[in-house]
Amino acid sequence: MLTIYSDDHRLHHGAAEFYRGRLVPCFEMPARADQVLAAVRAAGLGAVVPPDRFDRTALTRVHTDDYVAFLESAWDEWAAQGETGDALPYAWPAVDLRRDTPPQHIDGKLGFYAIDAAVPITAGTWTAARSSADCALTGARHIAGGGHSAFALCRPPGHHAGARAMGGFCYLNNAAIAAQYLRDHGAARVAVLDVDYHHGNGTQTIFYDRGDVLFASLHGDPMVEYPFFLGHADERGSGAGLGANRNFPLPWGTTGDAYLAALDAAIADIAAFAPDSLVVSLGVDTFVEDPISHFKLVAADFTAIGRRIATLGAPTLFVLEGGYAVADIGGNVAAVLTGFADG
Ligand code: 6XA
Ligand code: ZN
Repeated sequence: MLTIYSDDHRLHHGAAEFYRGRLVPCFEMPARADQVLAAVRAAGLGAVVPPDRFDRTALTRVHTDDYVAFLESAWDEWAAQGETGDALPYAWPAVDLRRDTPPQHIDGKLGFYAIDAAVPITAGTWTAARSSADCALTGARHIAGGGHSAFALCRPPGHHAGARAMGGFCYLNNAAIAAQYLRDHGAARVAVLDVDYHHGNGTQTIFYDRGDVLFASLHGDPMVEYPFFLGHADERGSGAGLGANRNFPLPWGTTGDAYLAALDAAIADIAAFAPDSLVVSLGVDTFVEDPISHFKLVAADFTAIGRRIATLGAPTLFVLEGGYAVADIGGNVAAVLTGFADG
């Protein structure tokens, strides 16, 4: 399996995030990608190549132009005020506030284009996010060209980023950008399967009213888990997309057996949809030792996930999302990919 990776991810290294009322070092750190790269190499999965550079228009197929422009200039606007630390939002157009008047000041823009505060912007965030999306796009190009599978080793991750908002460590929605690329290059139907511990709210909203892209997600129940305000089972899509959105919220403490049973249901939905290609938002924060999550999957479960995905027989692009047990993230990702390759 082809892996696509860029060292540019190192340029994005936020200092701190809010966690249980305190500022703590960011869980989403460069060492995550280093561990995954080492494990992919150790597993002998195949070639590791750098991404191609894609036009900005590949990004604006799923993100609004003003949002992408914000990401491009946010650090410079922040630094122009004399700031040297990370840019972070602190005020949002939430309940009863206006969303029709984008602010001019960078502090206001940061909140206008965010769903939460877990999105530090550093001097290199834009370069890293763009290269991360390029990794996904290069994988999509490989699949569109007839490749059987690819792994986009994306960092920063993407599935919480919506058409015009960053959130949850995500800036550009790599999986959605890749799925749209596949649609634009020969695939009539694309499925996105999200196995990250957190609901992929950004991917859901981007494709919610479309029948050509199925989104299926297994995740911690939003009644008790981030992102809290989306990811319920009754969100089934709208308009032409009605029936093309499937959520499987699961309780804290979910073990491998229960998880794999839900995965079988999601896979049955995807098989019925008969996609021309599949994008997997691959987070391994479902791991029992993940520091911010509450499922109980173990290494063998990740192999089983890969095997089950392989039963779909679809050309498949894996896109890295979350996973914060840094010592184990590489082995768990490699287990999914080898399970798929052997499946
Ligand atoms: C913010 C939690 C962000 C979750 C990030 C993640 N406190 N998403 O892993 O998949
Ligand atoms: Zn996650």
